[in-house]
Amino acid sequence: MLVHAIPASPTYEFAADVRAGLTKPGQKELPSKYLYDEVGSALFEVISRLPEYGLTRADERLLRRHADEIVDRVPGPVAVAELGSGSGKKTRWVLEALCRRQRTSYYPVEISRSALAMCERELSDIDAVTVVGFEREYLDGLLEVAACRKPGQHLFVLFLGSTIGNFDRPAGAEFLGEVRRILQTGDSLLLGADLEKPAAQLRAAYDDELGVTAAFNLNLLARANRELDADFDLSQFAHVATINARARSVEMHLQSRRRQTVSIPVAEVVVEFFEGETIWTESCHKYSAEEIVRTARNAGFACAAQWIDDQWPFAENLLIAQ
Ligand code: AVJ
Repeated sequence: MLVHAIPASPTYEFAADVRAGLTKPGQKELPSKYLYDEVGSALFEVISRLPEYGLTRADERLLRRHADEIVDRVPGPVAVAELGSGSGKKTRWVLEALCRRQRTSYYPVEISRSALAMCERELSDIDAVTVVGFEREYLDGLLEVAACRKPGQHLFVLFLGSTIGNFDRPAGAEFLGEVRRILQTGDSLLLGADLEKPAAQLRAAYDDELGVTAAFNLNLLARANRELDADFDLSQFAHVATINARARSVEMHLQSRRRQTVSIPVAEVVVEFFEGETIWTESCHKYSAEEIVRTARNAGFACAAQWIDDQWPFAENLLIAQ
């Protein structure tokens, strides 16, 4: 795979974000994108196989079952861009369906180099596909992909796995608008979004029995220790997943078990924690099926079709740029 690899998050960017997030007055925070280093990406792969966490399997089931129908409704010929490819496993179904119709260029856009590598290993055996990876932030990468489009070629953008849920609602709507502005009329976006479900089911999904999600969350501190020479004592922080009923989201936090001081030399900062204080590390917003259609419409897309899983409420939405 050809990779346009100007690293999107070199150490100094991580250091700057850690410093900003941990010195913020009020709620401390760390951006969720830093969960996905090599260890974090591997832990997420394990999460997606846990019985309690049905999200990824629902996404994959929908793509496997409906790939032909999806592809039939995509105006073509197309080049495929994927925002946050992850392992690329579920993308296979869409690419294989497309390849029955045309040779396909596939451009995964990922800030995680290890995820890009995984995705290339996973998909390089499909004959009629050319993979060119972009190690970039989503919108930067999409702009570059759009610049590569050939005359008469549409873009088919994949934004799967409910990554949209990591934005709060206004930011998610804004992001869809930004994507729309990069696209041309008739281009399409396949958006996978996790739907609202009972609190108990969400709690189990984000605080699993085995502790894999806890390890995934704590790895953020371990990563700061590795890359920023920080001295977080991981045994003194607890993984907490809470339901925010008003925001209709699950929030992940790391809670300080006692009063403590942590120094992070590469970020040039020393941080104090009081007992019980938390670092907010991720929010996972849940949508209703109608809300996705409405939000997409406001961003300049028409929803051509929606597929909902019968085992785990999750929606695949095919959106066409108007
Ligand atoms: C990859 C963003 C979809 O929101 O469920 C899984 C990340 N965090 N367990 C999600 C995640 C904790 C996941 N997404």
